[in-house]
Amino acid sequence: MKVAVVGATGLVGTKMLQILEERNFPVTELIPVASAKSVGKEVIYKGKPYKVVSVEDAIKQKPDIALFSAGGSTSLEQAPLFAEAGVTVIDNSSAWRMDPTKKLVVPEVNANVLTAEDKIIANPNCSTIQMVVALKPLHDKYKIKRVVVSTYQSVTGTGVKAVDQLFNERNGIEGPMAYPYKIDLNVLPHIDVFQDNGYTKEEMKMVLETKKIMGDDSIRVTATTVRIPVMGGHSESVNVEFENDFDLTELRDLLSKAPGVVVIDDVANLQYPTPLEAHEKDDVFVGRLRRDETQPNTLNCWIVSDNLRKGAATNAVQIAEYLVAKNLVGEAVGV
Ligand code: 11C
Repeated sequence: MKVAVVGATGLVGTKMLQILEERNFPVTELIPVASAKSVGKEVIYKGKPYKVVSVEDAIKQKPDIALFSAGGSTSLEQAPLFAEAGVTVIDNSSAWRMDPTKKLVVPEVNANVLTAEDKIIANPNCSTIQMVVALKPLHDKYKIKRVVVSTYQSVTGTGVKAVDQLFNERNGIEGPMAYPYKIDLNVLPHIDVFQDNGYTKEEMKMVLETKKIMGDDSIRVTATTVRIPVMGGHSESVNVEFENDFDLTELRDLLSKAPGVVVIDDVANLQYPTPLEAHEKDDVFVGRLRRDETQPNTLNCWIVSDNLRKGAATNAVQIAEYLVAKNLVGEAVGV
């Protein structure tokens, strides 16, 4: 596969290169792409330097797949240029996720919706991905009615500027602010922009994307998304009400066998997931499994994952792996 990585110098783009390498994705040619100010810079892939090229040059090279992590407006403008040239785009921005003509995919949940005709495929928001990976097996077995989620999200979700803000504050250095307030020693109940209904866009992504990925509009989700001064991953406190009752031991067993899920749930030995432990891992970690004793058929749990990996780059590469495995991309489909 000829693979373009658009936004190759950003936090997620860099992680995409690392994960393509780690998973030994069948890259025959790598084309790193970035905005004009980064063209000519070098990125390292499998120990070799590659020059960053412009979008125009990348399209001329006719990649089979383009992994995009370049922001919503860039994606709206440039993903169709690649798609029109026959390239399959896997886009990490929010630009296409709720477009009814585009698939929104978490491979463990709904890879089966993909076809060779899908030329722009949306990668969901990080906080949604980790939640649906854990909820899907539970929905299949007990049928989810309602989810109440509060997130504790890493500054890496915002990008390099936010990581710099955190460490500048920690080191007493003045610098550009990614957030409207200090982030070190603080907690901000504000991720992405506020909407007319008083929720943030991040909160509404969790509501709308969950329904689309799970293929079930009846699942009610309400979210509060919060930024905390952490690096390794996003954490979520999730309250799930089911249609049907569950046995906690059976539910824990079900989750521990689910693809992409690791259960760490042994409070007697103080075992539960944390973002430091999840950092640089591809799994979704689930713990603190317990009944909500205030109402029937309801579970409380704690879900943690590395937002740059399963929440972004790993999920995108897994989509690409699925397309290759099913011959839905490249020469097999006549591109
Ligand atoms: C954050 N979830 O942690 C965001 C980052 O819609 O892809 C990803 C934003 C998106 O700030």
